[in-house]
Amino acid sequence: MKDQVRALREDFDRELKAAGDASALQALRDRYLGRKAGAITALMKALGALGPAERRVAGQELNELKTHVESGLDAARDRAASDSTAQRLARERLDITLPGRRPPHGRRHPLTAAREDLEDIFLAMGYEIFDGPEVEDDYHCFEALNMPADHPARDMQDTFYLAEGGLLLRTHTSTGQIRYMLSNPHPPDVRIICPGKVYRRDDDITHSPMFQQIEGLVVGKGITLGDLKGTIEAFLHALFGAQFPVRFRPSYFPYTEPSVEVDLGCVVCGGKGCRVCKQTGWLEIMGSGMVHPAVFEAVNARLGRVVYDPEEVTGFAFGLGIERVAMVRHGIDNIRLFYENDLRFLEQFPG
Ligand code: 2NM
Repeated sequence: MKDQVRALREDFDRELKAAGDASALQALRDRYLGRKAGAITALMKALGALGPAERRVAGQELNELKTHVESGLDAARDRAASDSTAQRLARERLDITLPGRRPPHGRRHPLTAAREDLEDIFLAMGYEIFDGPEVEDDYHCFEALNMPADHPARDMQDTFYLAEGGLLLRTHTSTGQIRYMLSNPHPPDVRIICPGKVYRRDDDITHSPMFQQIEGLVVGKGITLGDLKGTIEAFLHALFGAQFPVRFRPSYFPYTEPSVEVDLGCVVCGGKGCRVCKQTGWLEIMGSGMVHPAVFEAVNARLGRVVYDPEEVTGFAFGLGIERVAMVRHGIDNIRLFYENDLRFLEQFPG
């Protein structure tokens, strides 16, 4: 019996070393301690055939072997479990010192940025933003603006007319200013801008059939050409910087008298002359003028009473293209780039 116990112990120690994982350990446990086929169990059963003295000694040896096998298997099982935890930790390791991946970030379209910058400057000067419809009628687009029926701006060449109902796509946002005067409950104290899309039958590298404008209107007692000049100069200096000179030239619009064209010292060459200013040193940037009395009279006629009395109030108005501002500001020479939605173009601007 003694020899069998020793041999079994040596076998077990060798096999335990070779057991690689939890299932090999379980097989080992079955083979030595299994109730039916376990080698130690079999020897335990054989004890009954021995004499009392021999049985006591052998029983002691067998119990020691059993304890040895159990503790060996338990220790090996614990070791295997902690090994697999170490393996999992290694596999699931996270390097939390790596910087995060930034999600792609949108930004304002350069035309949106230009429009909002223009709006912010006028809001800071106390102007209100007024919105009007893009589909208009002849009265708001032309008649109220002192454009007689044979005026070239009403020509089919320039205006998109809708097939039915005598409607058209507005050619300027002055329509909004007429609508504001017709609806304003606090006349005559007007300080508004009308930003929005306008439509003209025009299509080349600096003109698009759809573009955006901002027009402004100020009406009140004692508003003069001096107010017009001061306001426009302050606006252009806020937008482009006070280092650029502003120049006013006589011009003509049917809805203003006198009318002026406003030039800004070239922001690209600083006035020396370049490709952008066509060697003149100046950029044509906006139009303006003192509101023609005929405009006030058209509004009064529609209202059926004198609200804007041309003997009492005066006003100035101005208009500029948002695309033009964005092109001058970024040195862009083709207006179509704004509408192509090519990210290689759009990503060049801060938004
Ligand atoms: C311009 C230039 C000059 C203008 C005039 C009016 C209104 F409604 F008061 F008659 N709105 N906008 C105006 C005047 C617009 O854009 C180049």
